[in-house]
Amino acid sequence: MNAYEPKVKETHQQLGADLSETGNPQSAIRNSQSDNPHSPLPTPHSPLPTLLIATTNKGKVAEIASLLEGSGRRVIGLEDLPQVPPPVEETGTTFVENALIKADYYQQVSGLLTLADDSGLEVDALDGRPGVYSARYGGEGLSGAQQIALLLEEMKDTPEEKRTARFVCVVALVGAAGETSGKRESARRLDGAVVDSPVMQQIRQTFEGRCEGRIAIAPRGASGFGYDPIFIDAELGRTFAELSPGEKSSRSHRGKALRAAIKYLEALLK
Ligand code: ITT
Repeated sequence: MNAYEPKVKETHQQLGADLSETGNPQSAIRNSQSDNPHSPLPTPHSPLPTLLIATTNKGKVAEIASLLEGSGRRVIGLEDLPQVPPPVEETGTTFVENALIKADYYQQVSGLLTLADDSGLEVDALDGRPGVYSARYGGEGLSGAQQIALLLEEMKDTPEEKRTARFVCVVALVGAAGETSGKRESARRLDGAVVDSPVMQQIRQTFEGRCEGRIAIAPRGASGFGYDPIFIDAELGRTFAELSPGEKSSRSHRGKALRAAIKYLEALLK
């Protein structure tokens, strides 16, 4: 096998354990390693390739960038791509399918190791809705406040004990994760020359995180985004919009999925 033939590892990890808490959510998305932070190109000799955060949701960008701070990777967002590609259509019926659709698409257009997230709110009294359709709940173009009002209206007759819900997040990582611990192999370059080259570990992997809670009677709090003002964390008794960014990351579906992804990458490249 040469370096141009991908060795793809493909699995889905459902996260049970919560890992560690990190960082400042308002940090810039580019965080390290490159002399030129505006170049989308991978750092030439780094064993850790540039990571593309492929989301159009600014709330997610802030949370993901904060969690990746200190990872040692150079992290860029869609706005850093020379020609920003159009958003991909999410045609899947599960979080895993949609996360992979986004990660595969942006990995192909960028050539970079790509991280995408598909997430949503599952409400038991609504048979799991809005679920994978959380971003489009009520139809395209509704604001977060309008979606919250619609959800509360649908649940106006639902008693306290039946207002259980959960946030779910699946993070997909697709691409060349990094050099595998000093291993080298022969690879044929485009000009035909055979060169000694580091083995790149190709991955296509998903990680799931969940957070249990219940739907509030009315919105509370001003932080976060989306459905945060009506999602009461089961253990803390406060809505996600009443938590600091660090508290939310330590509890949230996205924090759990991302910490599992980071742990996986670190273990892979040991
Ligand atoms: P991308 O596809 O570009 O990442 P998106 O917002 O369309 O952006 P999703 O398809 O994954 O992302 O939809 C997720 C929706 O679920 C999001 O728009 C919110 O309405 C909701 N959601 C997910 N995580 C949330 C969180 O942490 N807090 C509040 N709402 C959240």
